[in-house]
Amino acid sequence: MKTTYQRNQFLVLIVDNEVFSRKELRLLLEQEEYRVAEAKDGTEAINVFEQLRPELVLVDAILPDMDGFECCAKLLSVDESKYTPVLMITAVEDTESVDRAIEVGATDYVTKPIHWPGWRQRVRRLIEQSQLHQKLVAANYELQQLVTTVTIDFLTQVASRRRFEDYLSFEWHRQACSRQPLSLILCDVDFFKSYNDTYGHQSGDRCLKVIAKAIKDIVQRPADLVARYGGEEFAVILPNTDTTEATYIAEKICFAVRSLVIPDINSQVSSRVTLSAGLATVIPEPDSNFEHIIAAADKALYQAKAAGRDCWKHNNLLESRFSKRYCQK
Ligand code: GH3
Ligand code: MG
Ligand code: MG
Repeated sequence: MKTTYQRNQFLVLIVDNEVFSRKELRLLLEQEEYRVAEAKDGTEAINVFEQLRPELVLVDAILPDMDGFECCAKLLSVDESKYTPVLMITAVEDTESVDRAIEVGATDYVTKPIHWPGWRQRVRRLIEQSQLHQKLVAANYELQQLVTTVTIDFLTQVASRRRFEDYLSFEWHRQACSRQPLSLILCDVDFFKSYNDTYGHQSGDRCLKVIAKAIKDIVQRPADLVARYGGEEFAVILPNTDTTEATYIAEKICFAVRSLVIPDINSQVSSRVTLSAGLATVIPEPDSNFEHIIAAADKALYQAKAAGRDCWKHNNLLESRFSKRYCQK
């Protein structure tokens, strides 16, 4: 392996067993201020590639230990970014080699003898494309991170309030068009202020994480969404779900939280952490607002709290208003 370094420049790996060819190419590339590394066969090429991660690899089709095509395939298989361009060097008019180069995944090919003006353009273009691709991958990753930050609640890893509102709005309009019922359950951990006061905020955080997971384990249909609605409040959106199904889910959630058996010596209703739930089911009216179902579920939650907590209530007012239409269908 032979390597030269120049300022702030891209590294090109030349893989060729002919010393003269390597030397000639090195000179031409260095004139363009590329850094250059050399490998005399396929095995060395893979080692150098793994160590130095060049921006471009030039591989001669004829190598002593493996042919250039096999070398190219192996280089691409160890390339984690999957976007280091490989330029195959083939003999002139050798269409079979050109076809093989493309088959094994080479980005492009050049033909010997070296015609530098043409090679120069390809080297530059491939490096530019590769850089652009890497920038796009990095930007896309950052965007994904940002989307995750906005849509996932950091503490509990369920959907965020923002995602909840977007999704409820979407499902509200969808169910209005299809005339199908939409259910919403609002859950609120009982006496959670007192829990924090008794066990500390950190324990409170751990408790919220465990409760979020328990709710998520119950709500499993792909279209359902569990979100953190507020501090110790969770919301469950259940599209295409009627009252009977939604009450069954609400009952299961209350039971699951009780079954976690998280001790709470200062709770006024139990020796363990409990939650109350309010649910509402509705067939949305076209041109109406999803705030209706939130207000209805909130009212039911208030009733569950007033009824002694550790239970669920359904907002019957809303149900009778909307379910008449549903039943007539
Ligand atoms: P209720 O049974 O009426 O719901 O009583 P409560 O004490 O649960 O209700 P309240 O609204 O008085 O208190 C909610 C508590 O939830 C207060 C707040 O410190 C706690 N809380 C909210 N968000 C978090 C959080 O992210 N972590 C922890 N540990 N506590 C939180
Ligand atoms: Mg609350
Ligand atoms: Mg509470």
